[in-house]
Amino acid sequence: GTGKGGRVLKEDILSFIKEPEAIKQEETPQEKLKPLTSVQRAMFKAMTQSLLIPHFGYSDEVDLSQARRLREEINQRLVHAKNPIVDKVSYMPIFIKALSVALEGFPLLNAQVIEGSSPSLLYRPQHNIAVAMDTPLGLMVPSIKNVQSLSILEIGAELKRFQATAGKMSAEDLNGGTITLSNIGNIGGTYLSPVLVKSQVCIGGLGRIQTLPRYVKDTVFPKPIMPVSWSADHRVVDGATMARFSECWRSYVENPLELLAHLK
Ligand code: CAO
Repeated sequence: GTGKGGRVLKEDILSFIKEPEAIKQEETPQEKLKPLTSVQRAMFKAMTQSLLIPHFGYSDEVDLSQARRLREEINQRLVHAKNPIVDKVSYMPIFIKALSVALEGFPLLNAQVIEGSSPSLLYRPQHNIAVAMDTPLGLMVPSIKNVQSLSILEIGAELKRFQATAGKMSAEDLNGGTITLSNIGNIGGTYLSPVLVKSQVCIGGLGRIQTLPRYVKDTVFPKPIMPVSWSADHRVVDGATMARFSECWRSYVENPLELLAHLK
């Protein structure tokens, strides 16, 4: 197929030898300069400001045996409910409600540091619990407003609304968070180092729930265990306070009946 009566000429061989090299050059990946997307720009700005906060980290694990029962119970009842506001809940609404109830005893962890020549703390009565969400556009952190007066089902409905509007969240939804809970465990991982935003002093990060062997007295049982990692602003929150708060939240998640006693 040379078009010269079937004869292969020297040039044909040379061009054949050169060809692979030419192709190789074309395929060499090039560097690309891309401006940040609007979501990346917001993350860039917020996280750069976060560097000014001295973070204190604290981690623990939570036994979800009772929370799992509660969730199953809620979801079974929702199957038969007439016009439920949500048809199914994940663990998150339980964790978020427990966080709000725990905050009642630890208002400092819902406060904001007001910087300046004489720094102060702004104590906020609303528990606007922000939830880190992985959306098609990237990280978004909308907050569920006034969790202190919402039921577990109402929290579930808010989460569902956020998931449905992913990427197109309103400024109202994206602003005003007073504390954050980030669940990365449905993707994977155990312990993490969550990063605070400027207007908050506490953030919790949840790892993957795994069935692990744990002792109850002398016997080993399989337990659904979830790692939790907190970061707090160490300028105003000391380690003992963070540890007590984590213990309080853990006890509500591990004993939902105790949580019930505090519901309004
Ligand atoms: N470990 C194991 N499984 C988990 C889990 C965990 N920690 N959390 C949720 N799951 C499971 C749920 O139980 C559910 O499965 P089943 O219904 O079969 O039980 C499934 O994962 C899906 O849950 P979900 O994602 O729909 O709901 P959610 O309320 O648990 O989480 C949200 C909602 C928005 C937190 C989550 O979808 C998400 O976006 N996570 C990523 C957050 C993120 O990016 N964090 C990093 C921020 S810092 O950059």
